[in-house]
Amino acid sequence: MTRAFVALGSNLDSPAERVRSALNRLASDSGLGLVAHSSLYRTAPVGYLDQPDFVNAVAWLDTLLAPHALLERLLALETEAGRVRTFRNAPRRLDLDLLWQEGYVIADRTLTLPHPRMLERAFVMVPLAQIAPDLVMPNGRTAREVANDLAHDGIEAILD
Ligand code: PH2
Ligand code: MG
Ligand code: MG
Repeated sequence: MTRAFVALGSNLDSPAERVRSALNRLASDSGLGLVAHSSLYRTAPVGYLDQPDFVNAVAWLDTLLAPHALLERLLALETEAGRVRTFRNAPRRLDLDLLWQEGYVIADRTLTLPHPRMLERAFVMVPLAQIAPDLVMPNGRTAREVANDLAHDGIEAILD
């Protein structure tokens, strides 16, 4: 069993419902082993700005799957949710990014672990710090410390 963290994001076609339904799919697949998930957050777009706000969350899995097999399952869930790939950072119904998996450092054609941009992204670090504040990041600092140092403007928890 290894611990893994997955970022969820959507900004098309009822994003909050897309993220909730993806969390349900993660929970119902016993091979994925959902342990916990963060709140949902409404977040301003980063990178390509001319697109709707996102809903983001982070999930904690305890899984038997190795990273590439896990990634394949995540990509299949994106496709099942009706994701259409157009251009980089384009609006999407569902994005599932493998952020970090215990004991793995990978850089190949299909997967880079830990995720190369996670430390700069408050829409990842704020939900990650909510469920795993003491997780040590590749830079030797905890998720809570990294999240606290990022600007939090444009990020608000969705209360339900
Ligand atoms: N994902 C991106 C690019 N920009 N911005 C926000 N707020 N949330 C995202 O999930 C996101 C983004 C590429 O995957
Ligand atoms: Mg992404
Ligand atoms: Mg992605």
